[in-house]
Amino acid sequence: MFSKKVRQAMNDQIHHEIESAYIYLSMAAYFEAETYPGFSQWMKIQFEEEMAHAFRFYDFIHSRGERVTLQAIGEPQAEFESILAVFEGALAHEQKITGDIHRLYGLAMEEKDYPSLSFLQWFIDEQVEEEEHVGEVVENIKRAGDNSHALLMLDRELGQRQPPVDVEGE
Ligand code: OFO
Repeated sequence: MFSKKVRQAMNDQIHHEIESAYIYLSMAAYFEAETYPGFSQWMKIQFEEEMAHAFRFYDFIHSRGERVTLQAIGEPQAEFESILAVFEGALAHEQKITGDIHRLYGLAMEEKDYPSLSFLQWFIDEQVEEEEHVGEVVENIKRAGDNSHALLMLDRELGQRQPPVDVEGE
């Protein structure tokens, strides 16, 4: 049976995922304006992944015979102090989302909602990857420091990031 508490928390998680997408799109726009097309591209793909995460929850709730109700999305931060500040913000955000997913998993355990536990396992693994990838970028930006050549190389490298293979956000 689909626990009501889990369903409500998943409905909230759709909001968190779309909010994440919005935050990353705002970061992409910042990089666009700062003429870092590669960093911007990386953030736009992050936006797509977050929307795909939201759709996973959306589809799951509906597949269990319940309906989603959407919530208002706040205005995201538009200005940042530096490239590093943007990616550190992204890492802190991912750590917060990991906490959300873990709480959701804990709730599904308490409620003995086994289909939800199975569904959420993908997100547990995904968050490990998310934190790892953003963490790597943070470290590389720290290493580049004020070296504009190194930052341009990094911009070029991150611009190679490809969109998710399917709408499920791999
Ligand atoms: Fe949906 O993983 Fe990032 O926020």
